[in-house]
Amino acid sequence: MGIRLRRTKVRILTILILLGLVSVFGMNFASSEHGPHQVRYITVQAYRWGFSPSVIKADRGDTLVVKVESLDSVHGFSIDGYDISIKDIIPGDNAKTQLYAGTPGKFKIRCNTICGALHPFMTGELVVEQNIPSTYTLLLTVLLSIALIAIFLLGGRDNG
Ligand SMILES: [Cu+2]
Repeated sequence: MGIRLRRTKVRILTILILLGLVSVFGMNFASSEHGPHQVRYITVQAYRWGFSPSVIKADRGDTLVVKVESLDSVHGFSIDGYDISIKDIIPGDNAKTQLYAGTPGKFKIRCNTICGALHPFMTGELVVEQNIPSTYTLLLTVLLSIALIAIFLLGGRDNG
């Protein structure tokens, strides 16, 4: 009787510890790649006539710290839909800006300092994703927890 009660206690304690581990692991995983409030540091090189990288990817909720360098002539940096406008970045120099990617979608990046014949075509793109993977991770964590409980309850019936 006493031993059985102790076994039950140990079993419950084990379940709680495992649940704790699973949720901590799940949260860490979620925040490592796709979680909210991630700060991403990106260096963008502006040249005649483009940006490198030409596409900046972010997850919704990310804060982007963007450093823009100019490689050849005077360039600028702005993003449609954002209140960002860096002008007259001289070659070899750089300028920093910061933005909060709050809205999913594609936003055109432009050079806003006239820099030559193909200046109007000097564009890039900011792609803000929905940030769905963290939802999947959360779901996976919940399912794994349920599975653990089921395993322990069934195991208990066999041994007890
Ligand atoms: Cu330019």
